[in-house]
Amino acid sequence: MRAAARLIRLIDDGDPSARDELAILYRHSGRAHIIGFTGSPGVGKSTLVDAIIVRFRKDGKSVGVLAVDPTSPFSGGAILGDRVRMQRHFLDEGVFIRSLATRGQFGGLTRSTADAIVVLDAMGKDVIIVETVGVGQDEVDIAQNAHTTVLVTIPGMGDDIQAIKAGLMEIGDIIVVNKADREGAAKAVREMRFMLHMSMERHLDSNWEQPIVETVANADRGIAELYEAILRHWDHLRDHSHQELQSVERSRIRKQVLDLLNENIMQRVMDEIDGASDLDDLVDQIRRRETDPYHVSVDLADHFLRRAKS
Ligand SMILES: Nc1nc2c(ncn2[C@@H]2O[C@H](COP(=O)(O)OP(=O)(O)OP(=O)(O)O)[C@@H](O)[C@H]2O)c(=O)[nH]1
Ligand SMILES: [Mg+2]
Repeated sequence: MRAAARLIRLIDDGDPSARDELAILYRHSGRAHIIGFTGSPGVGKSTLVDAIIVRFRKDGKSVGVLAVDPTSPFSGGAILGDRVRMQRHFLDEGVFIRSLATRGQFGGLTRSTADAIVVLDAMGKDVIIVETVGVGQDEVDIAQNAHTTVLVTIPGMGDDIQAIKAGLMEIGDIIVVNKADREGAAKAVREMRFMLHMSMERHLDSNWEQPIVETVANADRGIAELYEAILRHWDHLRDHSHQELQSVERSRIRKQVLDLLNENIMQRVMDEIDGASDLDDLVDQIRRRETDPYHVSVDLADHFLRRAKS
């Protein structure tokens, strides 16, 4: 437990020394059900996660929670809120809650989230819940770490409807309309259902129909339905007749390898470039418009790849 906490701290700091331990732990991972909760700030993700933790605990499952915040470089606020929201679980040995806010390194938050998932998985957590704030590309990337993604919305989200129209709705295996105690919940559900019909392509090759669940997270309304939908989706993935778990796992692993490859290559290149004044010369040449960043980057890539071959 303490070792896991230390390792996650190293991961969050972007410390490369976590790598060796992760490599060992990885072989012991692969059992957990990874569930992502994503949605705009304040829609009630943490409150929902808190309520879902209760259900899993009642069923005797151990739970790991990662609260990931890509929206703010000074992420104290949201994460503090998450901790307050879930604090009733802090004394429960079966629940392990950590926050991640890494930024700046190659791969950034997506990579450190994937790494922290490995740690919790190898720890033997039955369920790993990843809460991510927002509905941008970062969140889509982070959602790709999950087996089951719960997209949380609330009634009357004009802007978000726009964002969702852009295709983000498709990341949700389960759509939640939380704060259904507010006006417009039924209308929001109708809109969601309509948009799901408009963007059917995602599930053409799957027989999973994305359920829309109305909840009032802070009053425990709809939580049983949401819990049931989460379990049903996990059963669906594991159902051997359509092999979806294998395909989800394949794309997760593929992404992880490519992200790591990207990080490794960039790290090595940067190590060399840092030591050379060549880059400064090139930058100056670009600045004087004697060349351009497009050619320079291609030439640099050629240079490093040729070097690596010989
Ligand atoms: N009326 C109403 N309030 C809710 C509901 N669910 C959550 N809230 C409240 O909404 C506020 C935000 O809830 P959070 O669970 O922190 O939301 P979040 O999405 O985790 O927020 P961030 O992590 O900051 O993005 C809190 O004050 C909750 O008590 C609901 O169903 N109805
Ligand atoms: Mg939260």
